[in-house]
Amino acid sequence: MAEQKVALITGITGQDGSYLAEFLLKKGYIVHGIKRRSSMFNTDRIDHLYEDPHVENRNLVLHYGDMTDSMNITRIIQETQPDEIYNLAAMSHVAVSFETPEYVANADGTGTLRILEAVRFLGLEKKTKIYQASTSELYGKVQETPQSETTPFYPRSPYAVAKMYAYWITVNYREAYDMFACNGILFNHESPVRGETFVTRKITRAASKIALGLQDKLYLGNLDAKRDWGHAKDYVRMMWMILQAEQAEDWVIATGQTTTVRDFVKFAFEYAGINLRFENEGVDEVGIIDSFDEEKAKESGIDLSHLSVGQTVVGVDPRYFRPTEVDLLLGNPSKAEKKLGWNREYNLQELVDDMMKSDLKLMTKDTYLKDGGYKIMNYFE
Ligand code: NDP
Ligand code: GDR
Repeated sequence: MAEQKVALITGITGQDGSYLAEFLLKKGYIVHGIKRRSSMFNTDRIDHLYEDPHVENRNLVLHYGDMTDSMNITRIIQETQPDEIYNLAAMSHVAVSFETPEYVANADGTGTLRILEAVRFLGLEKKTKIYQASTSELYGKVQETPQSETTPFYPRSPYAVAKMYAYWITVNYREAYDMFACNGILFNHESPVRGETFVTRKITRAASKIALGLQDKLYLGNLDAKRDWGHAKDYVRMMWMILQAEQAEDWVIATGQTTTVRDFVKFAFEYAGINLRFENEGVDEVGIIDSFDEEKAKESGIDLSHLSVGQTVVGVDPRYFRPTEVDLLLGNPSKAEKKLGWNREYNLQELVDDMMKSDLKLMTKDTYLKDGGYKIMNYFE
């Protein structure tokens, strides 16, 4: 029997880490993951994959670690001797990176160097392939569309600048030491387990809560921003394919379609049978209930009688504006389509449906808690 391949995933507790771990376990890998110590359990997304540590020959093993700790990273790589490292760990929130820029440079930028240097220091250059989670945020201020592997970078946040260092140090180690190190330049990808403060999940959670009578209004920032949104499940498959390619290269992974935040809001509410119209501009813009689709609401098992036509359910709060914004992302994935056979299972509508279905189910639990007298928190992040 062929020996099991070993993968090490940094950021295994995050959205992509959890989907990737599941994907690699199904492929027969032994998966090691790095998790951070937290004052509360932080493994919700991978709990369904958890294996009792008292059982021998586990396929999923977790290690405490942090991207800011070189010795820790080096020791884990030495102990696990991975065939593939997926470096997904990062402080990944663009808006938050303006608040914690030095930390982001350390974790997202220098953290990547720590992985590459550990592999070199341990003499694993010929054994260990490395995937670096690069991002469409590198394109930043629009230079050309659609954005491809040859589009110049113009980062617009401390996050993107740190990721730019990570991108180039990955290229440099590949060229200097002949390492199989690749950047996946992934455009936005979402899912039912997307972090709650990224815009799509914030919208699907709020649309669900408003439909169920648990929240009155959703406040957002820039509704004009356009993003190329795909499903995380499709994207983690590509991370693996990038490391199975014949040559180490950098790849754009995107859908080739772009949508405004405003339209994403409309699609999410539509799933719950609520049709919105938007009025006014800038900070005065509001989303108002235009009509109901009773059939749709019934299909989703929702009673909308607490809502009325003309009610304002979406507003703009300037606190969510960013000091410098990325206005438009639209990727050109044709290199990956041609050379790696990249294709997608989910289109935008299917992504919205998947997220809304899941959040409606999740929020329905809150209605029972509310009925039982518990306080329901609405975090306005
Ligand atoms: P998440 O924010 O969901 O997950 C980030 C992961 O990194 C979490 O497991 C987090 O741990 C961990 N982490 C953060 N800081 C540290 C640190 N200092 N040391 C160790 N672990 C740390 O991100 P996604 O899953 O969405 O994204 C995965 C990667 O891909 C990130 O690098 C992101 O920047 C990048 N990316 C994401 C895109 C997207 O649209 N999702 C698009 C392009 C790139 P904890 O759970 O403890 O917080
Ligand atoms: P992004 O994702 O910055 O593209 O980074 P996010 O969902 O945070 O924002 C997308 C766009 O929506 C606008 N927006 C809001 N964003 C948030 N979070 N909250 C709001 O209330 C809100 N209102 C409007 C933003 O201004 C922005 O234009 C994500 C992360 O996963 C990164 O790690 C990754 O690298 C990139 O995607 C590709």
